[in-house]
Amino acid sequence: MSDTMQIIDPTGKKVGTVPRLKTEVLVRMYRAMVRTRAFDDRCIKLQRTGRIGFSVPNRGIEATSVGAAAALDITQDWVAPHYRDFGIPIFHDIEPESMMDNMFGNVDDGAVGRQMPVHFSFKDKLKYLSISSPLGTQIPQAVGIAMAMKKRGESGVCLTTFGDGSTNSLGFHSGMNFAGVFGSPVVFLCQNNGWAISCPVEKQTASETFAIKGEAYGIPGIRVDGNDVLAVYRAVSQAVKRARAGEGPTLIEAVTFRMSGHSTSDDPSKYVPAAEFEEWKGRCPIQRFRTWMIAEGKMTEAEADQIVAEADAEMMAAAKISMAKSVPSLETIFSDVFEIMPKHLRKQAEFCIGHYSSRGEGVNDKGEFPL
Ligand SMILES: Cc1ncc(C[n+]2csc(CCOP(=O)(O)OP(=O)(O)O)c2C)c(N)n1
Ligand SMILES: [Mg+2]
Repeated sequence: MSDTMQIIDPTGKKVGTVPRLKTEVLVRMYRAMVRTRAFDDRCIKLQRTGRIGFSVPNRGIEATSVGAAAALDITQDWVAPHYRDFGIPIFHDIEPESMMDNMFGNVDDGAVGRQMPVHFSFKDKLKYLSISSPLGTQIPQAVGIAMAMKKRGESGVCLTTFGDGSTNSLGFHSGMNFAGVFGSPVVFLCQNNGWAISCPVEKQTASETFAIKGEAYGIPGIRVDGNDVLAVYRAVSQAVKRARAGEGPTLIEAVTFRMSGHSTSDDPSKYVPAAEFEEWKGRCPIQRFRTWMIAEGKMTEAEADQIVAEADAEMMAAAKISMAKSVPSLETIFSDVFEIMPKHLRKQAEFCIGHYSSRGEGVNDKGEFPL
């Protein structure tokens, strides 16, 4: 990956200039990656044991999400994310319980159970758009948010994340074009994880890289090792700085790998060559950062181990609390749309609730998801 920005290589050796960050921030980045993996692992266990319907594995992607998250000023910056980015809310101290509430679709879920698991919304806690399933829709939304901030004379920027496959969506092209023409303060972060479900990168684009796609829109494109948290941090920080200074958007391609299935409904062993998987095993983003941190005296082996143990316990506890909460009442289907419910909707709500109650089916608490 010679044209790819890298600071720590897969063995944990420094190969580039390390960004000036306090040890406490570096430890926070390490902890966030470990907590992201622990959250992910816990969700997969919950799905495999039938407690939740669905999850989206994040294993292998932790450095891309956490490095990007660490480059933001969340007092003013917005995030328009895709679904494989657990590390962004986790780095910014969204309580795992709040994320688990979405996984269970319970009464405290930000979307009151209306969204699929992994489609978080945090409302007032973070300037973070609720995740959409249709690919690429968050990209023009991010450009719109960025333009609104620019027009208001605010200095915030908007980070939007999406996968390699999503660069084929209309949202990517219209968002990139608009941002290029109007100089929107937006950072486009393409998470190139090698696959769009079972379609490998080579079969979905003839482009040499994803970063190069910026050229057609007059947007600089940067390629970064997505398993190197410091390199991602540096690339996104530079892009944020440019956007804040009124110099316009940047497209960043973070080269990483999905070390699991597309979702819990998928079996990657059916299509990902075993050798490719083995090769990426040696590039674990958490292991490499840990090795470097310990070698640099930023943390000890014992401290690193303790962070792992604490993260596992934290996610198990969060799951236990969220699992015990009740499911949203049927009435919530009709709420949140109008401030004062119109007569016709009230009538429908009464009919619906009466109908299901008479059958003893006030709620569906099976948590099943068909995909
Ligand atoms: C508009 C649209 N088309 C198809 C799908 C079905 N779909 C869901 S995820 C996915 C693959 C996306 O790949 P990529 O953008 O690389 O993201 P990744 O899942 O690899 O993180 C597809 C085709 C969808 N959700 N939306
Ligand atoms: Mg992909």
